[in-house]
Amino acid sequence: MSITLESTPRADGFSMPAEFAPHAGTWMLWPQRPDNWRLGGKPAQKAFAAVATAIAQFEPLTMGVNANQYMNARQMLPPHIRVVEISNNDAWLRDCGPTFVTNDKGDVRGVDWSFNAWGGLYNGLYFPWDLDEAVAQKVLEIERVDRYKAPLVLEGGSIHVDGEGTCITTAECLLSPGRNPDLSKDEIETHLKNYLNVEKVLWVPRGVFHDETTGHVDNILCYLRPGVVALTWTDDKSDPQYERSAEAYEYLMSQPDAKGRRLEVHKIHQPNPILITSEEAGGVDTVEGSIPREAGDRMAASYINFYLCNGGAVIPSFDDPHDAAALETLQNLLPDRRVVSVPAREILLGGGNIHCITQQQPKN
Ligand code: KQY
Repeated sequence: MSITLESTPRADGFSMPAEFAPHAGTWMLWPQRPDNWRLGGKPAQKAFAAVATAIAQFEPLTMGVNANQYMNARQMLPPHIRVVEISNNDAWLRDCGPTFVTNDKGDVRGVDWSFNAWGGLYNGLYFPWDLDEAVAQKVLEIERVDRYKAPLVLEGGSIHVDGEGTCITTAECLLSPGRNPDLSKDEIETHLKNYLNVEKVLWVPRGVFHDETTGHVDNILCYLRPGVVALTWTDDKSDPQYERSAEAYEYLMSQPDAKGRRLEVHKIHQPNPILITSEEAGGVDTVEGSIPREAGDRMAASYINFYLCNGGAVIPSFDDPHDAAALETLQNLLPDRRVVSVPAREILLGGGNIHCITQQQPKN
């Protein structure tokens, strides 16, 4: 049974563990919508299968899939990956799935945020999003995990926590008019404190240039461990990403975390600009109300959009000269994990990357 609780995680002594804490497993959704994924999602399905297979070396993985793709996903994924029917509008489990919270007895519950496709009718990426909105509750029902319904539009990719009282988000995203236009910054921060059970929220100004999520934090920076952050970077001052990363760096260096620590920030150089080719754009259906894919558009590519799993890290590669340095630097920064890379251009073409398509369920 999964019941919906009227209280908050903070009131009940539950908090969101960091991604680097032990997991019971990982959740993903299967891509198929032809107005976001080229060629009916076929190249993206191969990329998602590679990510799922990489993660499943480290921990159990469940793939949610629409009914009409069940047989295809089942045969494309290895048998040790669990495939379950979960209706969805698109495949971003990080964003429409639950945020799991735990207490010090090892009990697990889930926060179900409101989801409006990254901006609703203001600047959302598609309509409708009703199936996505129900994904978190379905995951919690399947796992028999009790649920908090949070009164906040929020996607999981817009928050990172260190598990020690600090949350990092971006003002560009959480204060964007498409999400919670009736809430002040203080009110949003109070909800974050109550539903994640953190003491301090760090508001990095902006995310990655041209990120269609309005600047999710998970594309620009992430925690490697408490007090230690990786930040996407470019040395090219003429690149529009430069001032975004530089202002994030300045901000992070100026703000102590909840424990009073000064953050250690490691720069990971971004890939060279990645533009959509005309062949790629031509493979995407045009649908009114869905964000168009135009040849020449720059994608929001970043190595930071990776996933930490038990004993491992799965990072994107782009067939770019910076791939090797990103892999080596992250492996050095994560000495207790095996860092593996997966070709991720096809995921990037859908508007996000490996972190955006995964969600951790903590170990209880
Ligand atoms: O980056 C993400 N967290 C999701 C991106 C969604 C893009 C939809 N086209």
